[in-house]
Amino acid sequence: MKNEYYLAADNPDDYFCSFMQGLVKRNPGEPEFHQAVEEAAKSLIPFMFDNKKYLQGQILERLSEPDRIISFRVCWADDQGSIRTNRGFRVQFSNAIGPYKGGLRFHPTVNQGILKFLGFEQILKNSLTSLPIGGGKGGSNFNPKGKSEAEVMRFCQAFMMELSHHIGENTDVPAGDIGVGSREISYMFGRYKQLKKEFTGVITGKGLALGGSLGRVEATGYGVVYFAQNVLAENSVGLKGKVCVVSGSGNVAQYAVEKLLELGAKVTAMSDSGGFIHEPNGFDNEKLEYIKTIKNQRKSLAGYAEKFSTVYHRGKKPWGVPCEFAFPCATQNEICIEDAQALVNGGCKGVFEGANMPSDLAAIKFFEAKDVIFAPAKAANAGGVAISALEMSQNSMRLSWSKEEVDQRLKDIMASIHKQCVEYGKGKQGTDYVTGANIAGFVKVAEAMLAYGVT
Ligand code: NDP
Ligand code: 2IT
Repeated sequence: MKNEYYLAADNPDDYFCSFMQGLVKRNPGEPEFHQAVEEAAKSLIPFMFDNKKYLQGQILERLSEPDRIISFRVCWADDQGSIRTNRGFRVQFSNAIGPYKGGLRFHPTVNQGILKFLGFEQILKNSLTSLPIGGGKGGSNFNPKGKSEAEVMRFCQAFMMELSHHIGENTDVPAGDIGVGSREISYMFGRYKQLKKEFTGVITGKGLALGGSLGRVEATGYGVVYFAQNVLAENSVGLKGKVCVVSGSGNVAQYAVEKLLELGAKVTAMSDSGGFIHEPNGFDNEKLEYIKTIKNQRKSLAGYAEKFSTVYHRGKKPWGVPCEFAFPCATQNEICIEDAQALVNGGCKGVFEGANMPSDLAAIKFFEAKDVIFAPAKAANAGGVAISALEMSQNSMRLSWSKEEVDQRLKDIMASIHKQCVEYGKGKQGTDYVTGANIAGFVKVAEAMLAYGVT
């Protein structure tokens, strides 16, 4: 079997250039997708030159082309009786090692390119968990903010009317992401159950009464902190007393902060899409509970600032607040080069990504140049999808595990991901977690693809 890039380019740099040129040409107007693939290709192409079977098998070309993308109209009626139309998507990227698995995002910025970046990252992330799950992502440009409960319900039901044709417990198992929490999952699962007359683990992140797993709500946030503990243990450092800045105040941020507080760290800033709040003496559990309450009602952090007599820094990101460790847990590209510089100037020694692709390529390069420990999303935030996969297992067995059991499994999975990153990313200067995560995630998927032959 021939690989035209491989034949045309006899070194990794030329191959990388031809590959990226082709990818950009084939996927116009999708900068986030280009960025996610570029970050992975930088690590994977040199590795593929050392392991030519992957080059000959055109694994990267095949892996960067989704199996299929489903795009559909979602019509619903608002409370005034007006008809509203949104666009829904499901990107089924790769089922090489298990059913498509990945969240649904409801946010006005959602488009095909963003879901392709998320779906691509999900393939390697899911492989790192060592559980049998492929990669997918979906969502809609629907904005849940400012919508009534009844409107959110009608939208979720309309969305599932179409999505139900394309998913199944052994085919594709969605979950939550930005704008999709247990409320939306319940509405969607309810409609699926009604349409199909079956109660199966077709979606994860369900409430406990609906067959959800204990510990799933906390899993991504706790997981990123467990991952940080593993990384820092390499240098015999703990989190106790460390000053941390966390961006976002949604699901991932809330539980990252909860775990950081439990471990004795001092969290001095959190944010939302409108600005950030700074607590020089650190948040405590009471303040965190208040943040959970208002953010779970989709309100602004401005209300927190009012209640606790502090300032809401409108329109600003939290990266100028001095810290030792940063946990970006809001959204993609929230750390660009100026933010990275601000973090380093403020004493930041480590960045642990809870969100997907929160640091852009220039920021990552800068962190590397400044010897800042950098734990990329696909490794650091894999705890959420890992516990989703355990929810699938529990649903199949029709059993449920205790919170302690799930938490212990989460700890073990994060430790195993860390070990894999070290195995593939160890260099003279210590572990390169970007390279380690990309290669470790890639190998299992690539081996499966080679075994299938030409598919
Ligand atoms: P939520 O919807 O619960 O919270 C999102 C948070 O990010 C909110 O504080 C929101 O602010 C803020 N935010 C959203 N968009 C922007 C933006 N454009 N600029 C600044 N802030 C923004 O989502 P999650 O916590 O679930 O997800 C956060 C990140 O973690 C995402 O990148 C997601 O892909 C990733 N992730 C989530 C997992 C999960 O299990 N939920 C698993 C792995 C990764 P506001 O309230 O003002 O909108
Ligand atoms: O980005 C992610 O890993 C998620 N949003 C969670 C996906 C899942 O299937 O639990």
